[in-house]
Amino acid sequence: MKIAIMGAMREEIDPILETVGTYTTLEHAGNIFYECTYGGHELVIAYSKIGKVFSAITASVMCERFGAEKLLFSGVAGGISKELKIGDLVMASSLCQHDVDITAFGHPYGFIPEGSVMIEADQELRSLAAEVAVDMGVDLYEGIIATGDQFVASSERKGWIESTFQADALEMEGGSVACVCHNFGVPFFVLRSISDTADGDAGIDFDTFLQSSAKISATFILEMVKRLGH
Ligand code: OS5
Repeated sequence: MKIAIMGAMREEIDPILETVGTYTTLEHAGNIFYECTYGGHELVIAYSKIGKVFSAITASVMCERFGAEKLLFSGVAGGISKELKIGDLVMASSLCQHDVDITAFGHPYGFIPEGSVMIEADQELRSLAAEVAVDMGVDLYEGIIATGDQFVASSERKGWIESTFQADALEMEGGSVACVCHNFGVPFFVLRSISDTADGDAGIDFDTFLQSSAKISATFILEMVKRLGH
């Protein structure tokens, strides 16, 4: 099976490339795509660069040009839920775009006509992840992930996102990747490990925990790949 794995930042895919070891590279549309085999699957791996636009480009190329049959996103997030501590893993049940606002026309926050506020991640991949978590002996939290083109470092903004979307974590790419995959009909999964709690200390915590949290997410994603049916 052809499986796409993407992150937003180089740090989010580096642990994956280190583990798979040997790969070929192909440059296209401003990204480097790393191709290899792992766990009996063909993988295409890339980091998109930060934000909704760059991540949508990368996901689209993975679906259209590389023929990805499933897409897995691995990376870090800001925690909203008080249950989520730095290093904890959260998988998206659904994703939304917290920065979409056409409320002037009577629409709810996050809604675009002919779309929906929430896009649900693939149920089979979420079930597989739950099994992997049990077998690895790690806690895996499931919740709503809110995406926007903002690094959130404010308790006020974080609180607004929580109350408006019932979001448990936030980041800058998952909602756009979900939108791309949903429209291409490609099952997708978004996993994030908490790097900060999106408040006043977020910038410092993010710098401190980016690498360690990215590795936690990457390790889990590769365990999922090994368990995916052929
Ligand atoms: O990809 C962005 C979203 N990620 C998840 C995340 C997050 N999102 C929103 N709010 C929060 N509190 C979040 N916590 C975790 C992480 C990432 C955040 S943007 C970080 C930008 C850091 C940076 N800027 N310049 N560099 C790093 C150096 C650099 C230089 C050249 C090339 C690349 C990077």
